[in-house]
Amino acid sequence: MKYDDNNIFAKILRGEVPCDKIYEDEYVLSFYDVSPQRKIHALVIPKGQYIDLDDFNENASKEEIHGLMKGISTVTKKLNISSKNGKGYRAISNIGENGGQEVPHLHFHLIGGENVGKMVQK
Ligand code: DGP
Repeated sequence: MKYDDNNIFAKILRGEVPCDKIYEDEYVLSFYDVSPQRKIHALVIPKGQYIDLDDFNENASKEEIHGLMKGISTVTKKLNISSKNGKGYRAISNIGENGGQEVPHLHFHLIGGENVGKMVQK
């Protein structure tokens, strides 16, 4: 599958669609999810054009992979939900049809600020 340059996160990265930004650096952009599932619901996306985690792990550079992982930790510390300065959170990346992925640009959901409950609902 080819990366769709018109997906909503590509538009956010290009500044064509606004977002409520939390953090940005060379490798990642983080912003609040438009329909939060818990008190805190942030998204972290790589700046490169990757459809999902499998695409990223196959094609991203070491620097991009490191940048995304570091970016996630930076954001969770900034939001005071990390295991270092808060009570924890759940990181989720939905992949493909069975994973329920809606936006075809790799993203991690960081959900916390309260107990997020069971990992998977029936
Ligand atoms: P997923 O199902 O994993 O692909 O999650 C996509 C998420 O993206 C979903 O929780 C809602 C969020 N989302 C969709 N469109 C927008 C948008 O325009 N702005 C923001 N901030 N979030 C969006």
